[in-house]
Amino acid sequence: MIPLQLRRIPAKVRQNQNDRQRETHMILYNSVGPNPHVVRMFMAERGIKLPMEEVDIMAGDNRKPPYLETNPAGQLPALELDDGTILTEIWAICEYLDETQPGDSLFGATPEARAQTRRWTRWADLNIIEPLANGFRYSEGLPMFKDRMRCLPEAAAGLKACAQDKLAFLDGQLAGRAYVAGDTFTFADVMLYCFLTFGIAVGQSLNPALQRVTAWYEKVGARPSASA
Ligand SMILES: N[C@@H](CCC(=O)N[C@@H](CS)C(=O)NCC(=O)O)C(=O)O
Repeated sequence: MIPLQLRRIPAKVRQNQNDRQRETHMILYNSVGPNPHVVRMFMAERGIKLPMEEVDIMAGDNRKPPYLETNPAGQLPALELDDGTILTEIWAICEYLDETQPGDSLFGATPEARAQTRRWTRWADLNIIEPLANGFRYSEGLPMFKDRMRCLPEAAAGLKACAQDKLAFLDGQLAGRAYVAGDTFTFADVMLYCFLTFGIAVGQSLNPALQRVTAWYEKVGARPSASA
């Protein structure tokens, strides 16, 4: 079956694109956790398949050689390109794949659309994702993270509350629009969905009073890519 995003592309171009995709030797360094989940869900949406090398972050393998030679920041995921170049940071990895792999962009087809995707991705990252993740690292995650980074346990409750405040703001913004960045499903939805899923799993549940956010979360969760 031809993947959905290739159906409107002429057969000859499609063949060239398929050849290009087959030639790649990229490797995705993968682990448990919401950041790799973002890249896997994005790849599933875009029909991109890459070999993965698992790194055990629970055992701390990411914080010692040889992985530190791959990513000196000691975190997952990382993408190794054909020439050995390493890319890190989920947004950069996904945007690189979006630009280099065949198929419809999840960032947008026009400068305006891409700007809206980046606008709302940055907003969600700063206002919901980072507070949610640090709220976890500084409380339930403290045993794992206390020797890996500076942790501020006293900030945990406040950070979690900040994330909830901004989810309430997003609930208002979702009036009359289907997705985080507008009427189209974009990378902003992938990123926020994966982190809210992680938040729910570690005790930062979605407030059911936020009906639009809840409906959006269920709609995105019904996409096959969500379980990637
Ligand atoms: N800003 C990074 C965050 C990466 C990150 O925090 N990854 C987590 C997995 S979800 C990790 O490696 N945790 C283990 C650790 O920090 O030791 C990105 O965008 O990729």
